[in-house]
Amino acid sequence: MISIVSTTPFNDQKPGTSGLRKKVPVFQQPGYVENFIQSIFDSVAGYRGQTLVIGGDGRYFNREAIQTAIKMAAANGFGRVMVGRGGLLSTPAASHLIRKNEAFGGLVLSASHNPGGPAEDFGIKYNIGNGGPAPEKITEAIYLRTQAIDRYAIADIADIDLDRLGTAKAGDMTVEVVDPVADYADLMEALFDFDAIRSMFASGFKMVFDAMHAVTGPYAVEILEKRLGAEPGTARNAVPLPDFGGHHPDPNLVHAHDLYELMMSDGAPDFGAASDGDGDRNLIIGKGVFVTPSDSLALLAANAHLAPGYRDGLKGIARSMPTSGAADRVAERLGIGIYETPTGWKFFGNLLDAGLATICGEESAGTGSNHVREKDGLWAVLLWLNILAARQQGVKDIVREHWTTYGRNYYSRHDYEGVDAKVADDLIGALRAKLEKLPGTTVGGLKIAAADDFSYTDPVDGSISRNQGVRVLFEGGSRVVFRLSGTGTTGATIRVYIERFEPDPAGHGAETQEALRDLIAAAGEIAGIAERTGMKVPSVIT
Ligand code: G16
Repeated sequence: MISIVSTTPFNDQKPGTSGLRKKVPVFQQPGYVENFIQSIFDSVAGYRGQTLVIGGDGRYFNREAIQTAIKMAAANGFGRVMVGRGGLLSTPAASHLIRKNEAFGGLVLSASHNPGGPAEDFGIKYNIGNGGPAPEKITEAIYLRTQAIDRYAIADIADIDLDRLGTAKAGDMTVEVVDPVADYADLMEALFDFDAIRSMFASGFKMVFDAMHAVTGPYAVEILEKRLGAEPGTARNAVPLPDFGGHHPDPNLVHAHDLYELMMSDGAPDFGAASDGDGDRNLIIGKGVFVTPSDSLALLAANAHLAPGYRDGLKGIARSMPTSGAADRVAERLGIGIYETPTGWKFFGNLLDAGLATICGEESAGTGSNHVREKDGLWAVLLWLNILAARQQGVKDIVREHWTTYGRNYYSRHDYEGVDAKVADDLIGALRAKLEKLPGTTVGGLKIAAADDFSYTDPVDGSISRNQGVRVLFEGGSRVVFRLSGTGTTGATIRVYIERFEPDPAGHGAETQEALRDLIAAAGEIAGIAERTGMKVPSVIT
């Protein structure tokens, strides 16, 4: 039986950079999840009888939200739901499942790298039939619908047993509980030279993969330990927990600090990596060397041909605007296109679908390719392993050689977290207001060559996204970028991205913050960060 339930709108259901993210108690309000899911269904057409993929990163409230989503999919006329066992699907695995099964779309339940637990974060994101996050025109339609919604449909049926593989009925709809790992692991095996990586492990190569008690644990155990023969225990913190063991599942130098310390120690293994809550981000650390996500994108693109899935070369590279220009010089040398998009993986979808780009990446620890339509943490780790196996060199040597060939982009991101929303908005507003006057002026000895607010015209569908980040470019090619995060759930986060290009190998040995010192000071001065926020230092430096 189907119930049509009357409801009233919530005024805060605007999707951010990647879906709707809020604190768990917000999602637990009666009707909150239902309103948002119904608004998704009401904003897309043609799903009757079609397949919907549902899965999440296992965080607190995942199972409850999934049961609601299944009952609503049944009531709204979907023909089939595919859901990962235990309610688990990494974001890239969900993307693959959508594509492989020609599903209509998917619901990905995650707040990514944000902490989990009864008082922490939850999220719901809608992915379209290409497997990627819904583009802005759909997320905007969803938001409009949330403001007017007055009813939702839900089937009065028992909960589905999410822990048993197999097929069940939910009203007229079929529910398939599938192995969350198998199809994804097969896809990885098709892209990479598993024999070469297996031989490398067999000859004593050691790595540590920190799954941060999030969704990639089972994937890493299956792929790294079972299929590639890495020694048991290579995947650490490999059991997904609803609260991620009380940590932030954010693979950066702050939250994966133990891994960083290990990799900088004398007894470091050859390779260290980590992934985030939902498995789409990656952290790469070699013995004694951290690889910035921007450098990792450039390095992966330059060496991708060493992996069977990319043997024929790349069609193009895409990066988000705040990501460093390291990949641009790789694209130039390869003679392929380079695309600069706003922050958010959703902007890569059209480029990948149109065959303009093969590899994409972001400074926020995301890299991926046209194999799915999400960024993919384990994919990046496996491509690195494939490259290490093919080149028979360590990470440090490969990174140094890359810098010698292409030059080095010193790069860092400074985050000011928990800023009052109005203070943050005013800071960006004040920057925008003085953009025109900045070129030609000098700040801290650095001359400003240009300044703008990034605007993107999608080359495939012509859609325009404005106000995507304030850029200040200095003479000589250095730059600072300012934007507000679109993924947080408390207050505002101001992100400052700082970059300096050093072509001369003699200048490649500096410590990053030191190499960027004058730019960091200039950024603070231009935006008036300390005066406006009262914060003398950033909350997080990556
Ligand atoms: C999401 C998006 C990414 C984006 C990142 C940072 O990542 O999918 O494309 O780069 O947020 O966004 P912001 O700077 O607005 O916080 P994830 O891993 O959180 O889904």
